[in-house]
Amino acid sequence: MGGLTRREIIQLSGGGAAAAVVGSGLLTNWWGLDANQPMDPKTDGETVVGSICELCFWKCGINVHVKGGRVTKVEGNPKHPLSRGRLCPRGVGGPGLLYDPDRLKTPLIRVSERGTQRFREATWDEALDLIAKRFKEIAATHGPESIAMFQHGFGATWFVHLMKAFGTPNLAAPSYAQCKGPRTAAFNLTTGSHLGSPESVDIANSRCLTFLGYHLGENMHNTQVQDFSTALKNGGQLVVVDPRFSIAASKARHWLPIKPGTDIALLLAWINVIIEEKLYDRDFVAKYGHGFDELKKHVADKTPEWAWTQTTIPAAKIRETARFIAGFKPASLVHPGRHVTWYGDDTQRLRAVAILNGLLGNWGRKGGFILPTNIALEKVPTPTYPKPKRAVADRPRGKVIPLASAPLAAGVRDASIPGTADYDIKAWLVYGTNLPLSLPEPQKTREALQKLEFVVAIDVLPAEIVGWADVVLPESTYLERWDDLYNPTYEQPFVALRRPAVAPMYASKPGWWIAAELGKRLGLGAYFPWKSARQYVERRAKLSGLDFEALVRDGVIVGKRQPVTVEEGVALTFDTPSKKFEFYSDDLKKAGLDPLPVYTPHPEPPEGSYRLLFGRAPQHSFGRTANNRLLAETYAENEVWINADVCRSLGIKDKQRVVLVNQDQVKSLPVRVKATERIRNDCVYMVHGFGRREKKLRQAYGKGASDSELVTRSVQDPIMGGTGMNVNFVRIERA
Ligand SMILES: Nc1nc2c(c(=O)[nH]1)N[C@H]1C(S)=C(S)[C@@H](COP(=O)(O)OP(=O)(O)OC[C@H]3O[C@@H](n4cnc5c(=O)[nH]c(N)nc54)[C@H](O)[C@@H]3O)O[C@H]1N2
Ligand SMILES: Nc1nc2c(c(=O)[nH]1)N[C@H]1C(S)=C(S)[C@@H](COP(=O)(O)OP(=O)(O)OC[C@H]3O[C@@H](n4cnc5c(=O)[nH]c(N)nc54)[C@H](O)[C@@H]3O)O[C@H]1N2
Ligand code: SF4
Ligand SMILES: [Mo]
Repeated sequence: MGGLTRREIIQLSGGGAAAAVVGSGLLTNWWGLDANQPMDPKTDGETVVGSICELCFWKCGINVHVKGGRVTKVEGNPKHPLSRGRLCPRGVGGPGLLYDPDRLKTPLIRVSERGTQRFREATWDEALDLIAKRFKEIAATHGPESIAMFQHGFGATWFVHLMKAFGTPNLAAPSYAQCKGPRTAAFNLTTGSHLGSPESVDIANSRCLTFLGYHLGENMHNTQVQDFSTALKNGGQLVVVDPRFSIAASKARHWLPIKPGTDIALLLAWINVIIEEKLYDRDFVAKYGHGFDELKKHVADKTPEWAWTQTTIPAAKIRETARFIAGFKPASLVHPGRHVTWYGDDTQRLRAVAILNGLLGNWGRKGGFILPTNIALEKVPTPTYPKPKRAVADRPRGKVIPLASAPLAAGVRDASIPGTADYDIKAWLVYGTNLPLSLPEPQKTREALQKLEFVVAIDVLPAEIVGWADVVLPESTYLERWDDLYNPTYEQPFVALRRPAVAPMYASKPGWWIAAELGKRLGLGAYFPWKSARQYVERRAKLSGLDFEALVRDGVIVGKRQPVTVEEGVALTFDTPSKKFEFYSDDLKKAGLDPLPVYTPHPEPPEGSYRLLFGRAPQHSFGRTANNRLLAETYAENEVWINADVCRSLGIKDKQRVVLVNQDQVKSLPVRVKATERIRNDCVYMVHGFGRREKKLRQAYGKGASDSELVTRSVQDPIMGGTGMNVNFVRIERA
């Protein structure tokens, strides 16, 4: 397993250097950059700034090395529980974003029709005044609710605050209904816990890990990859269910190349075997289980022989793996995955995953799910938010989606096409999310963008969404700004700080400043009672009883590790209606939905078509890094994985370029073929985030193909509104 560590994580020496020498007085200039950075004694006059990575949303602790005002390298902060001195390749490549020559450099104001790309450079005053004027006009006519915000990333906190103060409930993020939303709903229903991020799983101590789709090792959540490596090194076993032989599959004892879309059948059959053969944790079920008898009845005919007809996995293999997984309980973790919006019945699939875990009795157990805490933080007092006069506009008029726990981004997008929802959305503020790539049905995103009255984009790069904006605001990157304090629930509770390593380049400004300036212009100045983010975080830290100097010095304050498992003395409680672990959900029954997970076959690709699947590359984060020249050195464009037999039958060769054409005749850019035995013959696979058509992204432009363009259809989850996107089929044509 050492191989995965060496190859997939760039291990850095790091050392405790940053902590050794600390600048005395922390002098600050206007943007809050410390004039006295601590020096790294091991290097030639470099300063080292502890901060938080933003190349993805895991938020590892980083030590940023700076010399002569330039960032020389980024390393993992050894004191930070999420990085432990190491970063993933993307984190190391952070300077590639800071020094990206294509960065947005000044505010821009559109001078042509939306959708065409003519802008003029503007001053910050002009740009901010225009936004405030338009927001006030639109709110006066249509109400503040008609202005929606879309967001992703830690820096969004300032804008969420602003828009809540402004009075809109329409604050949406594709990282919910296009990502982990179904998992949130399923685990809330079953256990009363939403799992959080980082997920409360004890991968390192697991004796058997089961991944359904979850492609850790390509999905590079740093801490989990380290824990995964530890588990395997310690003899932990691995079962991978994936139509594709992923990196994880290559480490697995059992690889189950399942027919895409049939995971619920496999899960029900595993549950069947575990119940029939009494392999489940009988104490856990007796003490905490709700509805076990109904579950038992429900799966009685879901035999491995039945599941074989759906999944194509031989019945003997299903039986063998059920016994194998159960053999390691309770330190047997069926990982809940993260990007789980696949087929529209995703909450039910994740319910089946939760139920299986319950049978293994691994809730609150070492090597299973743990029950972590966080270090609570006080708020810096600001006025209370106004109560929005109207509910979120994220579903068609009259449509009930009972368990959405956050606004649905695709739904808010649809409400921007006039006449579809209870009221129309008229303007967007888009922060750090590239909606043309991240929402399904990009044709609807285009239509909404054409019909809106006003669009603002706050970004660091000329991403596709930026081309649609009326006003573009260039934000400083994470290496140039302060942000809020970060205190997730985690096995080892901690509070971390993001602060700038270098001054903002060009005319870019940090988000905290942009939000406060907009606040002032919108008459919401009282919500921003601080002169700088530095002053804000210092105040917040002090109110919370934290040593701010230590936080600045180390980038992180690590709290006392609390008990997180039954073994360590934690008592199990379940915040569900029955106060038990709900195998059977009365809430779903009441809502007219299946109280136990039901398997439904999904439409299969027609003859000559293949299901389009997608995922991650270790070197990239979605589309946000495709233009990063440091990361492009090892991965500049994606390829399409096609089964080698399929290639032979189509007369297509490895590395040849093809065009994918989907069921709605949408064509991809030409993309290189990876002809491989490592994928089934009924699907193709590519890494998300490539095939970019924005010319201003000079590195990424035209390289590879875009899965997003081909996802012109999605299926909505009736429970929480997630958009299943693995439902598109493509033909393969020679380029
Ligand atoms: N087709 C398809 N769709 C998907 C997925 C998929 O695999 N395929 N994945 C889904 C998943 S799991 C998720 S979580 C979502 C994620 O989708 P998004 O929320 O859109 O996330 P990103 O692609 O990371 O968004 C990146 C945008 O943020 C900008 N950005 C980067 N850093 C900063 C910064 O510091 N400040 C500001 N203001 N902007 C910044 C980038 O330039 C880019 O425009 O997409 C979902 N949609
Ligand atoms: N390097 C890197 N790491 C990342 C990210 C990134 O952009 N880059 N993004 C982060 C984010 S926001 C998220 S949400 C996660 C996403 O990462 P995951 O949660 O791991 O995403 P999945 O969609 O589960 O993973 C895709 C895998 O599912 C398989 N698959 C597709 N269809 C099926 C099916 O029907 N059944 C089964 N069993 N498998 C199937 C695909 O072959 C592929 O191997 O990654 C995170 N980590
Ligand atoms: S997982 Fe990688 S990209 Fe994400 S925060 Fe950590 S180092 Fe940065
Ligand atoms: Mo995600």
